[in-house]
Amino acid sequence: MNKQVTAAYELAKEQYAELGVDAEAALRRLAQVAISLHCWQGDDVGGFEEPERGLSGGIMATGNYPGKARTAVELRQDLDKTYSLIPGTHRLNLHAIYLETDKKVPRNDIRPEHFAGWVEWAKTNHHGLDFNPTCFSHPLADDGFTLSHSDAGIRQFWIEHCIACREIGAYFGRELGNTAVTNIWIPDGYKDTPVDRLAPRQRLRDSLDKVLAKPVDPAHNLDAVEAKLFGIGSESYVVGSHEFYLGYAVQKQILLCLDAGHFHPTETIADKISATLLYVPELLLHVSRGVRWDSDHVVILNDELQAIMQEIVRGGFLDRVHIGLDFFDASINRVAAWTIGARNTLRALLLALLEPTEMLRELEMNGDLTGRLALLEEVKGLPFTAVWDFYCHQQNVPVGYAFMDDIRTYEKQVLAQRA
Ligand code: RNT
Ligand code: ZN
Repeated sequence: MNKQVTAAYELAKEQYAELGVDAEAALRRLAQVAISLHCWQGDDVGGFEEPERGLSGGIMATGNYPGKARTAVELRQDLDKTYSLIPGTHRLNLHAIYLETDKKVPRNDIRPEHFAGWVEWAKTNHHGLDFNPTCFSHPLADDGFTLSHSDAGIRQFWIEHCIACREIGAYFGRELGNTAVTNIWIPDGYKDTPVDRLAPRQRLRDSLDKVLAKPVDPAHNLDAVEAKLFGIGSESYVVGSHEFYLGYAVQKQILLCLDAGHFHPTETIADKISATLLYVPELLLHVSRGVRWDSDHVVILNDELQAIMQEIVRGGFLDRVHIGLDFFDASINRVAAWTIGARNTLRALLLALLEPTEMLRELEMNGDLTGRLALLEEVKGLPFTAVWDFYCHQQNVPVGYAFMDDIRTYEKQVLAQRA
């Protein structure tokens, strides 16, 4: 097997070289990219604050596949398994409800100490950490409004929660020597047509100003804001729309988070990368897959994913785009969901890194649009899988479908025992 993998790679390398592509350089670059895995795929966005509490905020994890993680220890165990099946060293993206504490802590009172277990684990395993306030699945978010709520007291609660989260993000960055991104997403919106679309947005802007008022060392924490088109129960109006946050991120020079599932069904985020990076310093991506009403299916290797990675690579944006995952499927093995989504993200990135971009650019610059089309289509048939398999082999993770053997064994030995 190893001999085959290496032999196929050697042939592929030559084929890429003929087009001016250095496959070895592509693999070196790929190895430097840390994808932020979202902790919430592991337990259907439940968290440990009050796991019996249902998920709210207009998002939904459907399915009832057995074996979900019930504690931080189990979640870390599942994550360890997942990372062992993904080539490279990657990050973890935590939500505030994944705190560890024996007594109940109100969300506006969470502190770094509640995440010390995660930091210790991250240090041991060389993971960077990212963070998110949890502005849903809470009694004070039950009527669908948080930072833009008409009640000043409720707004204040969520402002304090978000401030606490930035501090925790900074703590991650400081402790790990690795900058954290803290991303604010809120569910605020109306099911039916509102009369006043402006006032909630004014209140949201004001709340965000208060959240961001205190400077935090950008070496430790970067702030991001995430827009959405609609959610379940916020079909007619979302306060934090794309235009709202685009304007806000530009004004504050913070990160804009583009979630691939948060736009109109035929609208993709690939084309937004070069446009927004002219005006914001960096982007955060939530790599996801929208299907009809859902914005959070497991990421597959489709044209959309490839277009996103092509844009990042072609634009030379790898250092300005933080790549995170965001999906939650409770109908399949959760370790597999993470692994498949993450491996596909990396495969798409490798495909982009193996593109003969120089040659394509030259054709385009010379006005040879026929040649551009022809080459783009030919590139699709290049032996990319030989390079990917070699990379997995080189990084000591299963080659090809073999990762499912590990997952099946893990399911039998660990997940099935959790009944
Ligand atoms: C929701 C947003 C958000 C969440 C996570 C759990 O539509 O995409 O990023 O998925 O915060
Ligand atoms: Zn998202």
